[in-house]
Amino acid sequence: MEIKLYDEQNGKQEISVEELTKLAPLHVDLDERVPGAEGKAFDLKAWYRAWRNERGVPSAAVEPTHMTVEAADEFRATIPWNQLDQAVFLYEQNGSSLEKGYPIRLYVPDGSSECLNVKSVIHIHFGYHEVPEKAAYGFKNQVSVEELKLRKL
Ligand SMILES: Nc1nc2c(c(=O)[nH]1)N[C@H]1C(S)=C(S)[C@@H](COP(=O)(O)O)O[C@H]1N2
Ligand SMILES: [Mo]
Repeated sequence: MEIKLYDEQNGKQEISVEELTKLAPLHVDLDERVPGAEGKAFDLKAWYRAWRNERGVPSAAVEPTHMTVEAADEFRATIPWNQLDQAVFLYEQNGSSLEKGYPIRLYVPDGSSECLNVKSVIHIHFGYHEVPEKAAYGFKNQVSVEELKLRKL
């Protein structure tokens, strides 16, 4: 399963869950961030920093204002960077890939809502413009003609 990354400053990449997980420098038991929840997860911000470091980006470079993740069912969430300090991606439960939330599931312990714990994430987007004041989530809006053109569907 490939996950599409799009970073407005540092480019695009399609990456497998295995590669994504291997690159992540900080792995935790999900329970450490979300008491009572089970599985293996990796820290989002540590992973993001390792990912861009691998692409030659200096560590002092500006960080995103927000992250948007989108799921296989078109559910998505946009979360301000300052709510993501404890965020993790869950990738394994009981020694196997996820039965619920495959390929990876976001957890946002510092987030404004449990609704931000997006299952089955397949797109990860890092934005660097206006800081959204609040996190937002829900099913994607009807696709506009402009968006269809941009996506070359
Ligand atoms: N892909 C996807 N992720 C999702 C949702 C969804 O509809 N699709 N619902 C969200 C909402 S509104 C909540 S409250 C939680 C529910 O998590 P649970 O299924 O573990 O109870 O998942 C969130 N993640
Ligand atoms: Mo929810």
